[in-house]
Amino acid sequence: LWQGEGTTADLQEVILGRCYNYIRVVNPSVGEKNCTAIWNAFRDAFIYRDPCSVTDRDYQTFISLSLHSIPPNKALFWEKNKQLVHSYSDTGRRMMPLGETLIGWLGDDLTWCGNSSGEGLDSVSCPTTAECENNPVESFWRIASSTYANLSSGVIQVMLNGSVSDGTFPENSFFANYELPYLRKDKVSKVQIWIMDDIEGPDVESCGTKSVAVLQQILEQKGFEYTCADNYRSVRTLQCVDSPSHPACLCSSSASTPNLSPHHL
Ligand code: ENP
Repeated sequence: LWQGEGTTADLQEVILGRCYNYIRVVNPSVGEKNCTAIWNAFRDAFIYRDPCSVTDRDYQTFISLSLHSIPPNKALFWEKNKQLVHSYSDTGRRMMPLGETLIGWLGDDLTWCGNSSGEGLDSVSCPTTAECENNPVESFWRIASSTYANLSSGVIQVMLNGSVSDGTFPENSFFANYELPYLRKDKVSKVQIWIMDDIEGPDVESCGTKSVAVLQQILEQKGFEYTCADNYRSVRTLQCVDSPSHPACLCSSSASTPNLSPHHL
């Protein structure tokens, strides 16, 4: 028995449904894709197999079948703020983080792994990263991440969480290990870092301090042009949708503007 959750129920139907939804409704601009072949290649990476010996390479066919380009200036990397990222990116309309490309879309929030009996899928439990790194989910996100970083171009965004206590730029993260090393100097013109604190705080890390300074130093060493902004206004405005009267959400001009009430209309 593994420590992680078992394979998501109806995995085949979920993946096939997501695939058709993505190519026909969400983002038809990726062009024709063979969703059946994509499912078969995905399944063949782990079905009936030892869930601790699935590597990035086992997903190669799956990746090449589902690959598409990422619009320039739309790549968005992130750590520890998934919800904020996705409300900002708006299903690829504003930005296209990995989870809004076809590959990431297919795997998002699912669990899957194989075993040697029955249908070849373990519906009871799957290994966690602590149990083994070469598990089907971890290997999937590793190759998805490095492929995505390799395809990113133009101005790219990195949205990090300035309120966490275990590192705004964690050393042991997909971003640090499988994305940053794969960014291409010949394709990426600039890296824009946004350090977003939770509205309620705390303000643990900022541009130029602690782990963010480490990231800035790495980018400098690699020769990438970059900027860093604390609580970037556009994204802060989105956070304020849920906390409109928090002091951090009141800007000086609107403080003196009376709220429109029926009386004024
Ligand atoms: P978390 O821990 O906040 O969120 C992980 C959740 O988001 C999981 O439900 C996972 O699906 C899904 N997810 C979407 N994209 C990724 C991903 N890309 N990834 C791992 N999980 C992903 O996120 P992390 O672990 O900090 O990962 C953020 C990374 O995603 C950053 O590198 C960012 O740039 C990248 P599931 O199937 O695991 O349940 C790479 C690794 O896009």
